[in-house]
Amino acid sequence: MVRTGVEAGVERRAWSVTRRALVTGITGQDGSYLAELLLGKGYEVHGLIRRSSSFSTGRIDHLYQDPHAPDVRLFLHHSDLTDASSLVTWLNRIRPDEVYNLGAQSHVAVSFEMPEFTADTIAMGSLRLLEAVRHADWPIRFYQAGSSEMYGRVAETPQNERTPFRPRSPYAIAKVFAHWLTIQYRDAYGVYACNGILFNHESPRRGETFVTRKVTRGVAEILGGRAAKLYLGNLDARRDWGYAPEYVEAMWRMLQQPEPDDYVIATGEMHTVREFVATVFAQVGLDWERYVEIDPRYFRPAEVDELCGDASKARDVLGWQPSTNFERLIRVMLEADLFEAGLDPAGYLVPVVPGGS
Ligand code: NDP
Ligand code: GDR
Repeated sequence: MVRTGVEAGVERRAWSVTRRALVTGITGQDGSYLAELLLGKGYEVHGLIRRSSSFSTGRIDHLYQDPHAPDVRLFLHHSDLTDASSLVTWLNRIRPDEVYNLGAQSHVAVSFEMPEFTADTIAMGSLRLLEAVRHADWPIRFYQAGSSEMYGRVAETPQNERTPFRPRSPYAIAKVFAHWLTIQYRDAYGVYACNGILFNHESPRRGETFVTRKVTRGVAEILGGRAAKLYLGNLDARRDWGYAPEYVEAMWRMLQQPEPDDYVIATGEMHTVREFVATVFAQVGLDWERYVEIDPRYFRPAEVDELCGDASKARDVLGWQPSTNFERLIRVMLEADLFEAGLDPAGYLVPVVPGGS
């Protein structure tokens, strides 16, 4: 468990540290990889975490440092994107050079059930944080975690920074608000603020109810004899899936440019959910059709049928390119879930054919 609080880091700040970052959503998939990246670059990292009745720091526990150690550089503080006063207080106490706003109710399906909370965290949360940033009396670079979901019923394929938004969920509509707000603060107030428009990115740390992790974890459960079937929704949806650690690198690169701007981050490769499922099962030598059942409860009131990103601007300006392909991403996730289920991956994964896809 990671210690939190004022005593851990604000008063006893290591002034020799070159840069200081504030991260909302640090307990999430991206927050944990970003914290690793920033610590590796010598940053002092401050994460805002929500109070919870049980520990929510599982993804960052390995980054824990005893707060009494002289070189401690990771600090956690209680806050919430729905609580403006705590955001203002922590921003002013920490005085970060960079702010990464990753916190969100990030599940699209859940946003139909909890539209108000989703909008509060994503849309109003960004507003609260940007207001705090605007009034700061020192320069801050701000990153907003935008989403390909904003493209919704896509106007063109692939999608780039100029493609219009046609959002299809409360989640996506809230992200569009945050996107334009970030541009507004850049244009109207001169805040150094960037939007990353990130397409789906996955990893062994992906939340268990997103479809990729649900499938890799589901296969491990089936192989371990703890489940007989895997229940899914729309298998026809098509997504552009990348590898999360590479995507947080792009966030950081955005904030290192001379001028703030907005960037699409994607692989440019699109697959159906069905292809994802079939590939996962094939990697352990199983026929997916024997195990997967369709449950209508996983269909959404409105679906985004296809997303495919054009990240050429990020390649040209940021020098960013993805390197983990679809099959490799699946392998990495499967290996981790087999291991977590107490199974030896070597005993289950079908060997990769050299030179094969
Ligand atoms: P996760 O769902 O894994 O993490 C979300 C984080 O937000 C968690 O740390 C969560 O805290 C925190 N959070 C939720 N509600 C609040 C709140 N009210 N106040 C403060 N923090 C809150 O998301 P990802 O890491 O996958 O995504 C990071 C960001 O990037 C999100 O904004 C997401 O919408 C966006 N995004 C993600 C993409 C992806 O494919 N992963 C693609 C495009 C955009 P807790 O642990 O307590 O729940
Ligand atoms: P998404 O991710 O909605 O794209 O949002 P998710 O993995 O939830 O869904 C992807 C596609 O799979 C279909 N699907 C299912 N989805 C889930 N969760 N569970 C199922 O059982 C299932 N069966 C089929 C969905 O209908 C959808 O078409 C993610 C989140 O990380 C957002 O925060 C982020 O902004 C976008 O990616 C880019």
